[in-house]
Amino acid sequence: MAGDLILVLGDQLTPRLSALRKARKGRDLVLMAEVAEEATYVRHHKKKIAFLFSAMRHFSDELRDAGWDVEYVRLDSDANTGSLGGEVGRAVRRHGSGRVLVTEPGEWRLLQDMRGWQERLSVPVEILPDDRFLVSKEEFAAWADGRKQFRMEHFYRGMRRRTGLLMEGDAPCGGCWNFDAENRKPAAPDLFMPEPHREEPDRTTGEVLDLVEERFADHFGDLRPFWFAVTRAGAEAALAHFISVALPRFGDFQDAMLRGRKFLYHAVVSQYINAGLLDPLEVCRKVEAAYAAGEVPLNAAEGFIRQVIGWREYVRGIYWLKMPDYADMNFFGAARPLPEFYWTGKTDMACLAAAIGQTREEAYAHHIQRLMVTGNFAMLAGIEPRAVHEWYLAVYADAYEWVELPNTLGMSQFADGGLLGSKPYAAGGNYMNRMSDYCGTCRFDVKRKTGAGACPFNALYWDFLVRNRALIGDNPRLGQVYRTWDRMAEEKRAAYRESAAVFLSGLR
Ligand code: FAD
Ligand code: DLZ
Repeated sequence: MAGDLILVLGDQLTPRLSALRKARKGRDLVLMAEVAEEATYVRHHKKKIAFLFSAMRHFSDELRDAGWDVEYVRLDSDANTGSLGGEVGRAVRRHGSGRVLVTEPGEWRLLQDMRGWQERLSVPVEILPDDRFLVSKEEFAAWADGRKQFRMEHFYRGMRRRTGLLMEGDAPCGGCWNFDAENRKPAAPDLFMPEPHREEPDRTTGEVLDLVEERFADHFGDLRPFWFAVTRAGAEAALAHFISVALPRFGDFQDAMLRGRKFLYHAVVSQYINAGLLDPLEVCRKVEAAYAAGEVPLNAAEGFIRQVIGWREYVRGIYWLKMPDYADMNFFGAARPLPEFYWTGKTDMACLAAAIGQTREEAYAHHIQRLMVTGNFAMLAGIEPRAVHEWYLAVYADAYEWVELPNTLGMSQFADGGLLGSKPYAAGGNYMNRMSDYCGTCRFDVKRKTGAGACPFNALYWDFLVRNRALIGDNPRLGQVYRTWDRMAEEKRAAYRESAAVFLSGLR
C-alpha cells in the first residue's frame, strides 16, 4: 500500500505536530518546500524569509535524524512549481502517495487553497487541527457564543484557571489577576540594557542568505547582519537568555520606548514561538518557574504570561471566528493610502523614524512601537486598514495573518468597531513624550499643540476624535476626552482642525 505524504509548512517546525503524530516512520514521506508564492503573497522582509528558510532546512535535518524520510524542495531547485499546491501535486505523482496529511495552516487564504487540493490532485487530503495552541477554534467559539462583547481579560482569567499558571488553588498568585498598573514606567536611557541572544550564521544560513539576497533583493528590509536563531536549541538559548537577563524588568518597562534601544526588556521570541521552535505553554512554565524561584517579580511573570496565554490565544480565536469578513472591516471608513515613509523610514517625526528604522534593520519592533507609534499614527491619519495590515504582515519576522490581522485591524486600528478591544488606542504627543525619549531630538515640538513645528500627533489626535465622533462619541471610556474638547475655546478647536488638515494634505 502506498504511504502518505505529510506536508510540513514553514511555521510548523514542531516535532509533535498533529500531522507528524498521525504519520508512520519508514512508510510515509515528509514534504517540506520553499516556494515563491509563500515568500511573495506579501513582500516579506528579507530577514523573515531567511529566518524561515534556514529554520526549515534545519528542521528537515532534525526530522531525518529522528528517522523520518524527508523530501526537501529548495526554492532554486529546477522543477519547483512555486506553490505549495504545486509541490504537493508533484510529490504525490512522483511517489504515488495514497493520501496527503497536513496540519491546518495559520492563514485563511492557504486553508481555502488546501480545501481544493483533494479535487485538484485526485487524492484524499486530510487537514488536522493545529493543537499547538492551548484553545481550539471550537473551544473559542463556545467561549464567544452568547457574549455581547469579547474582552481579553475575561478570556485570560479562564486561561489562568485552565493552565494553573500563577495560581494558588482557585486564586491568582498575589491576589490579583493583572499587574498592568505597575507596568507603565518610562525607562531611563542610562539603565543597563540587555540585548537579545544572537547567533552567528552557520553554513546553511549562509547559503540561505545568498539565496535571499539574489531572489528577494527588492523586498523590504536589511538582510545582514543576520542573528536570529534557526534551530530549536538556538531558540531555547534565546529564551533562557531573556529569562535570566531581561525578564526581571520586563513588567516595569513593558510600555517604554528609548532611542537606540530596539529591544529594551522584551523577549524577542515571537518569531520562534510562531514558527513552532518554542512551545508557548513550555515558555510560560519556564517563566513561572523563574518567578517561583524568586528570580523575577510577579508583575514581570504575570505580564509576560498574559501576553502568551491571553493575548496570543485570544487574537487567534477572534481571527478564526471572524474570517474571512474580518479582513475587510473598516469601521471608520478610512481611505488614505499608506504614506511612503512606512517603507523608507524617511520622516522628520523621530518616533516614527525610530520604529520604522529598526523595523527595516531587524524585522522587529516591540509591542508599544507597533501599537502606539506606527499603529496610532495610521489610525489618527485615517490610513486604509487593509494597507496597514499588509504592511505589518510584510515587515515583521513574527507576522502570520492569524496573529497580525487582529492585532493590526482590531487592536491598533479599531477597524472592527470594538470587537477585540474596548476603545481605540489613540494618543497625542504627550503620550509619546511620557513613554519615550524620542521627542527630545525631534524636529517637531511636542509641547506645541498647533501650527508649523508642532508635533503632528497633537492635532491629529483631536482631529481623529472629532472626525469620528458620530461613531465613537458615546464610548464610555472616551467620555472625559470629549468633555475636554467641548470645554475648549472655539479658536483653539479651529486651530487643531486646521493644523491637522494642513498636515494631512501634505501626506504622500
Ligand atoms: P514580548 O513583548 O516580549 O512579549 C512576549 C510574548 O508574548 C511574545 O513573544 C508573543 O508571543 C506574545 N505576545 C505579546 N503581545 C501579543 C499580542 N498582542 N498578540 C499575540 N501575542 C503577543 N505578534 C506576533 O507574534 N505577530 C505579529 O504579526 C504581530 N503583529 C502585531 C501588529 C500590531 C499592530 C501590534 C500592535 C502587535 C502585533 N503583535 C504581533 C503583538 C506583539 O507586538 C508581538 O508579539 C511582540 O512585539 C513580539 O515581540 P517579543 O517577542 O519581544 O514580545
Ligand atoms: C512565511 C513563509 C515563507 C516566507 N515561505 C514559506 C515556504 O516557502 N514554504 C512554507 O511551507 N511556508 C512558508 N512560509 C510560511 C507560510 O506562509 C505559512 O505556513 C502560512 O502563511 C500559514 O501560516
